[in-house]
Amino acid sequence: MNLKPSFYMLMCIIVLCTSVSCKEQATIAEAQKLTISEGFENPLGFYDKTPSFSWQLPVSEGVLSQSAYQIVVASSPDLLPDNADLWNSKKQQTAQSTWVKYAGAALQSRQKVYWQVKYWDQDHESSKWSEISHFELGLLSNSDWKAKWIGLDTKREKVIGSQDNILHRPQYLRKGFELSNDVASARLYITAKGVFDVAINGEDVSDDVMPPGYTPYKVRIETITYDVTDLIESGQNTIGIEVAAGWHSGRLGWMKTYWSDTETPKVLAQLELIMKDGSREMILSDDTWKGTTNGPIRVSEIYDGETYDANLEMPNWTTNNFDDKTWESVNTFPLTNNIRLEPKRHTTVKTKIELATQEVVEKEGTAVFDLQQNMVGVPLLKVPMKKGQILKIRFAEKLSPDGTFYTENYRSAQSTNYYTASKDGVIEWMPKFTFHGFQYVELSGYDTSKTPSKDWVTGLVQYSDFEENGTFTSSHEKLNQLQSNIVWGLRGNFFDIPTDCPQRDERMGWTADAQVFAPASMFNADVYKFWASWMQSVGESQYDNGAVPWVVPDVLFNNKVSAGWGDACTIIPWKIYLRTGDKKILEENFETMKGWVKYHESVTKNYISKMGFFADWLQPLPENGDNKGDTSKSLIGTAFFAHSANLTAKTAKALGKNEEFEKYNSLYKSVAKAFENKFFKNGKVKDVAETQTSYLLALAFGLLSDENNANAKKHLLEKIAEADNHLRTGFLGTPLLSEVLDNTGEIDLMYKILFNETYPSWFYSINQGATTIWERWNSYSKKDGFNPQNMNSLNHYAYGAIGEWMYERIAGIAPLEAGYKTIRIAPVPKEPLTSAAASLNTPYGKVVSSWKIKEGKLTLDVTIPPNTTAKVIVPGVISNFNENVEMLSDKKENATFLVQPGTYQFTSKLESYEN
Ligand code: RAM
Repeated sequence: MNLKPSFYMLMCIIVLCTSVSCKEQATIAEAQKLTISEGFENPLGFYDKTPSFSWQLPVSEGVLSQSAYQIVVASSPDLLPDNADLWNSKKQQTAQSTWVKYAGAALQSRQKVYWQVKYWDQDHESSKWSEISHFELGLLSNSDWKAKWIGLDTKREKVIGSQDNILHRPQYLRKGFELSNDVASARLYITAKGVFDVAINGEDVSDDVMPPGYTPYKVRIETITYDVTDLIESGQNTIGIEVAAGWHSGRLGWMKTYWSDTETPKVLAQLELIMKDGSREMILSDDTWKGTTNGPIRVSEIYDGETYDANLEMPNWTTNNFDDKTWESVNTFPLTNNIRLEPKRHTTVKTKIELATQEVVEKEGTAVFDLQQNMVGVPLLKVPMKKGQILKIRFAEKLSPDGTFYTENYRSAQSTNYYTASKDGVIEWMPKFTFHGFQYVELSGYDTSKTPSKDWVTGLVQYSDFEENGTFTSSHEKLNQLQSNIVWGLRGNFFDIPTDCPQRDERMGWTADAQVFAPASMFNADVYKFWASWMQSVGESQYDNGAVPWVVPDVLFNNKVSAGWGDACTIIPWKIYLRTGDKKILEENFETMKGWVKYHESVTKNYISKMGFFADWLQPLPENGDNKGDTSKSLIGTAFFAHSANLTAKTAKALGKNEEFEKYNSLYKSVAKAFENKFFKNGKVKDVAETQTSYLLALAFGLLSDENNANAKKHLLEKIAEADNHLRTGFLGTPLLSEVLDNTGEIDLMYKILFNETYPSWFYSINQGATTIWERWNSYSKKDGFNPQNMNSLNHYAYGAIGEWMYERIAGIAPLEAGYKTIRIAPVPKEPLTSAAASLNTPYGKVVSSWKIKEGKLTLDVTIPPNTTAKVIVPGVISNFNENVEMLSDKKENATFLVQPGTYQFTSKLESYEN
């Protein structure tokens, strides 16, 4: 009898559960990869008080897309999810899972913020709450700083460098302090006018390389936040900071300019402590600090290298057990408001990879270590020495054919380190405030009774601390080497800023190099924050008249511009937007874009540009013998004017600014028309040199009337045929080649050009032994040796721009919509390849496209992440496909499929491969 009601009750619960509450009771896996703003995971010292939130849906059966989300944000993890005191987004019915803007209570400097998210899938099933992520803001404004800049007068010693330049001896600054209470948490906020390394109680605070990095120092200096809670002891403590000139106070560029030749390197440090009893203390950089320049690093210069004397080591100087009575009191300098102090908005440089020596050759007391990979960073040395010996450490990217060091291409950069031994034995050392571009390390001055061995030298590869984000491989060894060279170009030239080259007396943020390589870099690495940060520097470096300088940060101070260079300010934000779907990059750069377009306009007459300058830089085989190539400067300037106006129009449209869209779009059309009238007749270049690049610019930027495009293409093909199907393009034309040939149906020709082995081509340098991308198509040849010009970097990423096409078309992964919400998988298999594969971490998760061909049968494997859809275009005649996909086309040839998240295989017959 008693059974009846309870059975009834149980049934009720089951019915209720399936109809209402169980739906809300999470049954599906939680969101993953929670990040904020440009992809930060749980950052400390964060810069953005209005961040955006992104997450990924799990790859799990049944989860296809998001129908709604809810974000909760709180000042303590204990308040989540139910008592979110900062923001509760409430349930939002939308598929948006990236870049959701924070809209809660105002956040402040130092604030700790915790957040989590849940989503509802396509069936309105709710996920579990994600794990809790967090971030902590840095010091957001100058008024947060109570500390003073401190430093010694390093000009007093009048140390002169290799180029008659002012050298500042590195400073060692220290302070002891006593705490009356135990510490609960401690943050060190720190920066330098120069570069620094900091230790507390004898322990390194971080493994950052040359922080805070390189920004337009007259406008903005980045600050770093470290959690040093574990380093602080009760009672007596010591903090010690080394500061060297770095970019801030060293000579820069071949013009030997300085950010300031009057200002000496300085440090700003604010240690904020919260004690266990809740009280607060601050240790500030101020006049109570002591300093010396008599430490072991005698000099350190970015280009010239570092000199270290172990006799001057000061054991324990960053601990309590050190007497600084012979040290001087530091000078103090107040903070000024004209230079903004802002938390670093991308990651610091770190040692990311260690390369072992592959070969050692010794000759008469000199040993040469070959890493067999051109790289950037410093060597870690473990070398036997005798007391008093001076180890000389030289670098080279390549050896001359006679085995000697090729250093002409370093130009005035001495790139040499010295180490003086204070006792007999094996020293262990690496330079701290300099970096080099090298494959070979030469040592002399070591203990010659010992035979040099490979473990004496390890290459520490240093670059901004981002992760690699994509992979590309194929059946072709040289194409794989090209991919490797592109990635090494990226590792070598993302040293806090995007550099043209990492080894000679430049290493500067050349704007064209950046704009041509940025898209390829976005495939290979997670560099959104890196680029967003540099774009801020671009905006800050723009002149009042809208001009964007040659290099950013603009240390040339020469008021000069170049078409195709300044256009980095329109091209990079737009390309980033396409890859990420984040409109913030457009919002942040819109004013800069407008200013630049205005500047373009100011140097035109009837829309025809007089801007000029580097033109199609380093075009091979120029008829005029000039580095600037044969293409008309006015044609180039006008083309980029139109292109930048067009990208500004597109940006306006994406931002919903319709009036501005109309304005810039009609400007684009007017410039295009003027361009065509001036430089073209029936699709053929007139009055100026007819070059591959002139046609590429016209076709890539959409500058000709529809009826003339076909003719222009015909003339382009003629120019390419005249060059025996080789490229004749420099920095500006090269990235457009693949785009134009692809869009005009000339993929066979693009393959031909890409797989060329003879000069000028990508494989030519590979055939000459390149392990990175070179500045020139013929920087070196086995037959003729080095290019005689000393502007001859062997690590210049610009021509690595082809990487974008390799991913998008050889492997076939491209966004159909900004941010890969819809994806196009459209590989173009061609001889000589029999397979190619790429994977890419998009904002929604990992996309894979991998194809191989055997006996005329193509197999294409595809992975599509949750919350996206893809159009897959399968080359050849489709023979087999997964039943879950929807065939959109009615023909079997090059059939298009609509594909939901998941992993699929397609097979087809490819006639071109049958023989
Ligand atoms: C060279 C740089 C750079 C290029 C400029 C015009 O010195 O290395 O690659 O953009 O010149």
